[in-house]
Amino acid sequence: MDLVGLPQPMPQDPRLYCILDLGYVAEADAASVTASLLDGGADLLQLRAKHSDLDTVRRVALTLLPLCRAARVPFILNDYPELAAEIDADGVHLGQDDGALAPVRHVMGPAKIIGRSTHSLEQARAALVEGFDYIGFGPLFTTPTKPGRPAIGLHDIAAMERDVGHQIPAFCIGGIHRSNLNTVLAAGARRVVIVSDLLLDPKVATATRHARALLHA
Ligand code: 3NM
Repeated sequence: MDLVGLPQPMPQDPRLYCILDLGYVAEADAASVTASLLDGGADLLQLRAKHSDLDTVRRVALTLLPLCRAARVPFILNDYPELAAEIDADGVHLGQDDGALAPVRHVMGPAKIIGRSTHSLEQARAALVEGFDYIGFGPLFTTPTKPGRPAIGLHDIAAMERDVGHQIPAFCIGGIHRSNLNTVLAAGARRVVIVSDLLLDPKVATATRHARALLHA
């Protein structure tokens, strides 16, 4: 059976979560850069557009969704649960200030992937209890992609993996580069989100492939 075009569930063992962030990529390049992230081996793909109007988010999302479907990679929208449901995105990502899970689950339906940003061990445990499908955990390091957030460092990663990451996928995030990835892995991380290090590389697919190889080494 041809599964291309069908909604995608969370992969079995996702390691690399990539974000197409319109803060780094012009709308005109969104499709080609996304194709490179997928070609390089992204396990999940999020569209993040913190400074775009809703029409732009919808337009870009509708461009990226078929690329992700063809690659059988879940397409996750940052914020905008109603829009995510409208376009049949595979999931939505919520920050700490984006409210409770239950109403978003209601809007999205039971099969969709709903993730939460967490910034402490306590928040990570709470997201698991609430029923989120995955978490982000960070920022490990300060990062220009999310300015103004203090780094949480590496010391809680092992406890977070023990308490949360063995039950739902937990992606460390924030200032992770290929150059510090081995340090992050040595601290106990198994899954990561990498944004600017991949998007700012002139060869996005090659950079993504390199990150993926480090994660699977
Ligand atoms: N969320 P980069 S850190 C989108 O800690 C985002 O919740 C974070 O980008 C969090 O890989 C972050 O360029 C930015 O540092 C990640």
